[in-house]
Amino acid sequence: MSDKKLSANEGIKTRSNYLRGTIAEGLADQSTGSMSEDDQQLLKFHGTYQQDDRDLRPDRRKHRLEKAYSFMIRIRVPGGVATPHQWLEVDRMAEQFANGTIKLTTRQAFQFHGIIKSNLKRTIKEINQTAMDTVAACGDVNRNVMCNPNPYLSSVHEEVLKAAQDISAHLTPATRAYHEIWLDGEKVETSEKEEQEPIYGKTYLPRKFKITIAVPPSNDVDIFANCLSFIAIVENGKLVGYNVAVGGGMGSTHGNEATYPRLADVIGFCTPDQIVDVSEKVVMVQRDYGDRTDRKHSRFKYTVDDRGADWILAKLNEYLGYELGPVRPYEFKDNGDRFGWVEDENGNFHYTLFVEGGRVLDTPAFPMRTGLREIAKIHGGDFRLTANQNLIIANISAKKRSEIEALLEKYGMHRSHERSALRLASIACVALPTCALALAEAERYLPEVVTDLEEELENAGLRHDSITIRMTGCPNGCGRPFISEIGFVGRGPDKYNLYLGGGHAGQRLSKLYRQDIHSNEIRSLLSPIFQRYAKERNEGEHFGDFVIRAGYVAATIQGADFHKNIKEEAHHN
Ligand code: SRM
Ligand code: SF4
Repeated sequence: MSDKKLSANEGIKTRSNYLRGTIAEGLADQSTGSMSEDDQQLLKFHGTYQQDDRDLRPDRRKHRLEKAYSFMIRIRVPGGVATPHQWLEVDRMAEQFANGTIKLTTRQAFQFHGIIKSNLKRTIKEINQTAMDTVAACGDVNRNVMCNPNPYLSSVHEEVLKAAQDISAHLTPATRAYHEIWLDGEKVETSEKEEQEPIYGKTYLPRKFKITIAVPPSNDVDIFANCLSFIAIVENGKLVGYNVAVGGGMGSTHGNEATYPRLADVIGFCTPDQIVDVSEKVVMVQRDYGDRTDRKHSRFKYTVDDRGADWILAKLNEYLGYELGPVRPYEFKDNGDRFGWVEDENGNFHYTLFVEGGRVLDTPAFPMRTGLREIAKIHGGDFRLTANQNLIIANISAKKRSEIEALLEKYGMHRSHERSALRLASIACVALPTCALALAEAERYLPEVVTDLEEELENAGLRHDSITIRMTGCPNGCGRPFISEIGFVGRGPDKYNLYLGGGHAGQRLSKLYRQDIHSNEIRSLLSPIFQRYAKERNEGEHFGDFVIRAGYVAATIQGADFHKNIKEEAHHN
């Protein structure tokens, strides 16, 4: 056991009485729009973050006003599937309590921004009335469990979705605090005996924990970026089990080489009936062995790196009381979405809609939110949020298809899948103005960058070639930029690091190509590479593979190599 001091958050959790802290009192205090520092940390476990509008900071400062505080709320949607009724309610609340937009996140969840403190409790309560919740959407616990949302192999999807929902329910914190604070649940006078967290314990996990399930050949949920993943193994059309992968993650800090993105290791195989147990036991291994002294070293990926994947497997087998089987063969082809119409094996139709930056809103030219509301009013199937921030209008019966098509057309959404392949493969994190950690723009800026690059790709004859491009406002990596073929990561206002060489299926990390570039350099840096790619690529060669073969960057083999300039080493060999 390390004798290093525990991180401050460990003290906050210990003192919180199972996540209560003084949140209830803070909400009642209307003299300020903010909450106490400790409660801000605890609020995350309840699915909400205190933020302020960073665009307004200079003006508020000038007028000596408190920052423009408001709250972001994240709604869990295990497996990304929501009913039309839930969609309509989310749409209503976005208008009534938030800033009129709905953010579809990179983990298949909904986010609201701009909720003022006096509306926070009411909004969370109303979310729960729609059979959704926000508990454990953030915080040092297991987060929204993702699963492949794409509708091919619909019977397998059904099973996989059920598994994601079961894992999510099983790993939801047991504390009654959420009910007490937000849902006016009866107050439980807690003593050690009465209230327990059987899986997490009193101090929960050392850090956030993320689980996902993929169905090859699609890696659309980016399993290699997650703490724990399951890769569905389908034989003769039947789900026979899952490969188990551990230790992925994206977050890093500029200038701190001890932090790095890391790809998950595939360590074994479990049967469908073991998936919840395996999830629980991996969480427990991290609970017991994760680093609670340094939050920059407390993600599960560092536990896996420090101890080794073999050690993790042995410990997991010990906790399980049985052994995982050997890894089964699998192959991923890409990590993007399949846009447009798809018919499944049951004769139902699904339309995948491109949602730029995951932001559903109305503009005079493009009233997307209104269009989706009108669709939700008549839709008999479901909505599926994808991990690429897009939306599938799913399970449309053959009879209903023409009605939905008419609405898609009326609101200008019917040709969303005809955008350039680059735009369709783009992801941008929220960044400014709400994210407190943003160093540069992302969601508000990437569309412009793509427009510029589209011209260059058009000139090179590459309009229909899918190249993954992702931008984040900082190296926390919320848009998973370190596994995209082109990644921009904010360093400061209008200053980005450019990474190249991620795997087209999210199976390889990228490498730094240029540091601190400005917006006016992006086009001229990438244009010659596009030209060469168009002329010199091998048959079927993806952009991320080409830039490595052509010597622009060296391949990053594993997280610990991320900061190494392997390019130089490769050239010397
Ligand atoms: Fe994230 C923190 C937004 C997916 C890694 N993330 C944040 C916060 C809450 C900023 C904060 O702590 O104050 C951002 C809120 C911005 C805002 O205004 O809404 C934020 N993260 C997001 C979302 C909304 C990005 C998006 O545009 O879709 C995604 C919400 C997912 C969800 O529904 O649960 C989101 N975040 C991710 C992912 C991608 C993923 O999980 O597949 C990652 C990288 C994977 C990983 O976890 O390693 C990610 N977010 C982080 C980190 C870095 C963690 C680390 O290991 O160091 C932070 C900062 C932290 O935890 O200290 C962070
Ligand atoms: Fe904020 Fe950074 Fe995450 Fe973007 S990557 S949402 S800037 S924390």
